[in-house]
Amino acid sequence: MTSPQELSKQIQLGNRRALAKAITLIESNRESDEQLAQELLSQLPENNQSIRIGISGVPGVGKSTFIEALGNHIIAQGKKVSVLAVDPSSPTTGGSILGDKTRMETLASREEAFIRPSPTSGTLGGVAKRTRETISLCEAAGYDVILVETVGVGQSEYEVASMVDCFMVLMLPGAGDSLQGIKRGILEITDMLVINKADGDQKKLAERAKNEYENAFHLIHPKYSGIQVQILACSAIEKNGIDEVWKASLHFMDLLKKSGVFSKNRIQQKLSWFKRLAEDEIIHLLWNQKDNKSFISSLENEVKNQSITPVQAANELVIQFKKQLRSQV
Ligand SMILES: Nc1nc2c(ncn2[C@@H]2O[C@H](COP(=O)(O)OP(=O)(O)OP(=O)(O)O)[C@@H](O)[C@H]2O)c(=O)[nH]1
Ligand SMILES: [Mg+2]
Repeated sequence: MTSPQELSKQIQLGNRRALAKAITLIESNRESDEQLAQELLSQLPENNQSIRIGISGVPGVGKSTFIEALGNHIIAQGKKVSVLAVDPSSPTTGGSILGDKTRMETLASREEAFIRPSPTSGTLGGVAKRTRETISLCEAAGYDVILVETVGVGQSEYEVASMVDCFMVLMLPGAGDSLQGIKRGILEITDMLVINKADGDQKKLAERAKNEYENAFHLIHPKYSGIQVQILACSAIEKNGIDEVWKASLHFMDLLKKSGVFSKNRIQQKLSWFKRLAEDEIIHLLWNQKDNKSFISSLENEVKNQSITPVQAANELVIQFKKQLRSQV
């Protein structure tokens, strides 16, 4: 067993196997591993030079193909890139990114790239918590750009948006239809919108979609005052427009940094991470405390047979917790 000290050293030297091992440690549910993971995380220096980009979009929009193209483009600029996935939709298979590794074949084979599929289900605190920690590990390992892929369903988009500097949403051409499908909430957290598959017959459709989205964004309150959401079109398969997307992301980061929002966001992210971790730990502690288990299951039974309401059950549980806290002081 490698010690956290040794692992930390190896990660900083850029040892990929050590990085992979550390991520496995972080994803482990064993209590002894959790302690080691905490020790490791507290030893790693912060790397504030990296940039984090979230990439979202409905299944089939071309996220993996796009990441393959963008990743290789970033490497061609002399940078190291890591690709992580948050995919709560298929926890048992370890996320779609695994199957997609074939779509990222050239990227996966590059020394400068590190691709990691989603953690499997059942991790304490959820997939997103692990992803945050994995981002820190990759940054400490010297990766300049962290791409976080998420399927555009459910809560995961909001989770990812809250851990990256730029949240990018991929869209299909076919403006009218896709405008109906897009949730307003997603537009509000979007920093860049990229219409993929702008090739062949769909090129014209993509142009039209671009105009429609531009109009749609005029109607919503901007996320950052003075910074407009950028809307671009590309073809991930033909690798057209990828450089424009990369340059637009850099420009966006630049604007964020100049306005002070970049560091403010990162601090805010840290604070919410702290809160989230504390909440998870406290809930886990309370929920799994030996004395509480039988009480909780009796409350559950009462809710089941409708002798009390869920609200009453929650109240009783809270009263019990408060009593326990007082008796411990
Ligand atoms: N014409 C065209 N097809 C594309 C483009 N990008 C991806 N595709 C195709 O679209 C399909 C889905 O691509 P993926 O990259 O797997 O899409 P994804 O968003 O990662 O899908 P999930 O992982 O299932 O969510 C594949 O058949 C790709 O070849 C593009 O720019 N143009
Ligand atoms: Mg994919």
